[in-house]
Amino acid sequence: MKNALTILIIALLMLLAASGCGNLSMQKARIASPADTESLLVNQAGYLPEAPKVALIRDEAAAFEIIDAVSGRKVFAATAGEARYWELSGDTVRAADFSELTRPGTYRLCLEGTERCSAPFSIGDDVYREITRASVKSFYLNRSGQEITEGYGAKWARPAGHPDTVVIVHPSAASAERPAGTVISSPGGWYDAGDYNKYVVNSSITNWTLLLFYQLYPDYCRTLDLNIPESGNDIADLVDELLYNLRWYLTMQDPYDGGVYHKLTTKAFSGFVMPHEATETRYVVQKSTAAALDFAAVTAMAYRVFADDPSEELRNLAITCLEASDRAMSWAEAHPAMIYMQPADISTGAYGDNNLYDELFWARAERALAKETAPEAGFLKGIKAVDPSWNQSATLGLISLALSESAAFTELREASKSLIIEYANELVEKSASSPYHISLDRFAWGSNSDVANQALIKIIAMRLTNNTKYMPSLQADVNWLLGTNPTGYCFVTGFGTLSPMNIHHRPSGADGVPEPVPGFLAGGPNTVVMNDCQPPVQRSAFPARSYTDSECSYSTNEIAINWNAPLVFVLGAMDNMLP
Ligand code: 9MR
Repeated sequence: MKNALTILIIALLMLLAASGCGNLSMQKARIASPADTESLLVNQAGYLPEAPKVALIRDEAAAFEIIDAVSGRKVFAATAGEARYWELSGDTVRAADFSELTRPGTYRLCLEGTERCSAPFSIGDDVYREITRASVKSFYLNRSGQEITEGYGAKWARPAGHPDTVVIVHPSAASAERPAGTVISSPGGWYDAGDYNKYVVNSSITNWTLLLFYQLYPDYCRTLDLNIPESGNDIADLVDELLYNLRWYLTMQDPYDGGVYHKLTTKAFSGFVMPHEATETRYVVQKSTAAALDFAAVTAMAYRVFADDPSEELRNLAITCLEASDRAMSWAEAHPAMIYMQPADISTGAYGDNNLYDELFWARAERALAKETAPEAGFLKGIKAVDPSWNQSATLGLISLALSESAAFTELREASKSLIIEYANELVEKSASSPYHISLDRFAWGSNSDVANQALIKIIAMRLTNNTKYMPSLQADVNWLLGTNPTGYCFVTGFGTLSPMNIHHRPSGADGVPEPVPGFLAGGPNTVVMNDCQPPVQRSAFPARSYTDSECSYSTNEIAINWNAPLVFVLGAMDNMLP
């Protein structure tokens, strides 16, 4: 009996020692220690239980432990990988892989035997749910022409601004039926970014990305309750939100000739005032071939996605969209080279593009899919997959073709699939050789959206091949956006331990609320413009680190609808990955 007791006590002591319980004061200190966001980089939103889990250690030390953030108990220990230097960030990191830890909970990563611990992070089935919801809801909070009530907007409630029921036709946009000075109405839609203007080209890729999301994940979309005014109708909230923009978008087409205005804008950017205080006259400016082609592509896709929807409203809208697409395409064919030229009296975003080869391909691809008539062989000549962006739209057409289930498109589908898979494989190779495990190696405007768009391509490739080899690379992109990057920021406003507080976003700057409007993806590191702040704000010369959480930094800390759309896509796809 006495022996049995001794054995039991020894066993208990061993168990306590093994679980780290032997040192209670150390446990407490670790629970309470400030987050070392400078050297311990984790995904601050968290990890799905079965997903790969890699954090980065920016330190000499390699031995790390994962502790339970509540009890302080050690639950996992390992040695991080070799130290790898990255010339784009100017620092050296080691990969701390704790994929084996699958039990849901809140944890911290600590350097072995020290009180230096990361910010708490979660492992759980629902880690991406709230952040996905917020990233969609941010579109609602950026609605033009509508009051954001407290019931829907909480502390970000604000009066309506920019009704856009009195918009002037700028001389650059004049036509016989609508001479300069004509008043038109073009209400609704989202503000493009941190400014209050509405640009067709940039709205196009945004609409397309959200349409694709609904096409691929309709059931998931129906589970996302956004608490917006349309919630409760028979349409998924995400689609309701998209319709707010799509209906505005349709008004940008001249009903007389089918041409599409490039943008709806004030002459100059307004100051940092609330929407209802920014009352300068608004104009529609120049019809452009880029706007018409993009518009023809998006409306054709909207037709395809909504044509058989359970909602009658969407089925009717589908028909309107296809007609609009036909008219825009006829206009573009008659005006193949109307490059947008910024008029002398207009200084807002140009979204100018001299090369319309990709836009033409995209429009033709979407229209062919909508009409179920496969183009001739040779259609893909000269087309390759690249990172999608507002001025690179070929990949959008390729993705639509690759996902087509129509028998008429078999050949084109297979060829498009190969191009996308080839590109996704290239991206995976790049991430394998990157110390931060991402594929991006150039840091320009909205670099975070490039990371998100590369993640989107990996998701599509995973879907096309049923191969999970894309997962670690995809996860690294998501980790990058949510904290595992050289700045230590979780780049989505309102989420994470270290999150942008001073985005270049007029309502966030002017509303008197300390917290920025939530759910927005900040642009991220960018070295294209280094002198956006006056007086200057110190910024790293290393491209992947050149970010500042300053309101003046429009080059690194603005938000934009075309950046949030791939964020929604990627976070939503991750959230939907569970059975
Ligand atoms: O995202 C755009 C980027 O690719 C351009 O290089 C940059 C400069 O022209 O403009 C960016 O778009 C801005 C737009 O022109 C106006 N609204 C804010 C957009 C995000 O900064």
